[in-house]
Amino acid sequence: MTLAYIALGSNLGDPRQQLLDAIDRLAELPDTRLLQRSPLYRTPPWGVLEQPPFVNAVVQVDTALSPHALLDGLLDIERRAGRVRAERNGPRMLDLDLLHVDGVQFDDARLTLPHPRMTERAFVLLPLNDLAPTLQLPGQATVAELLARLDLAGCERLP
Ligand code: A4P
Ligand code: MG
Repeated sequence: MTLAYIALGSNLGDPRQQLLDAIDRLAELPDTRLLQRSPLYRTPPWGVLEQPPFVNAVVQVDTALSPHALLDGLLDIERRAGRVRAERNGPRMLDLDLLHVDGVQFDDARLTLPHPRMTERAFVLLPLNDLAPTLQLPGQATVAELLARLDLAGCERLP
């Protein structure tokens, strides 16, 4: 079994409920156990600014799936949530990104690990820091150190 971290985001429909439903689906993936989930955060849109705020979270799983099989599971959950791929960085019902798989550094046409853009994103590092502050990203600092460099303005933990 291998530890993996998955980021969840939504800003269409009922984002909070989308995330809670997606976490249930993640817990049902084959050969996979949900270990921890972060609090949910409301976060200002990053990239394309003219869109509703997001709700974001991160979960930690223990899985016997290969990274590609896990990615297929995530894409399937996105599809079932009505995700339509449109504008880059634009609004979405559900985005599931594979952030990190223990011991895996990898890059092909379908999958890059660790997720290449996570280190600049407060909406990823803030919930990841709740689960794994001392996680060291390859060639980088720890999650807590990376988070300390980011602007957290407008990020709010949901009750
Ligand atoms: N792919 C490669 N590596 C990975 C990986 N580690 N995890 C490939 C997941 N997918 C990976 O995914 C496109 C393809 O990337 C997948 O089919 C997979 O083969 P996608 O979800 O369509 O796109 P993306 O990479 O998520 O980029 P996209 O859609 O441009 O959006 P981002 O970069 O994820 O950003 N603001 C806030 N506050 N909160 C957010 O959650 N999200 C976005 C979307 C923008 N602004 C946001 C948020
Ligand atoms: Mg994605």
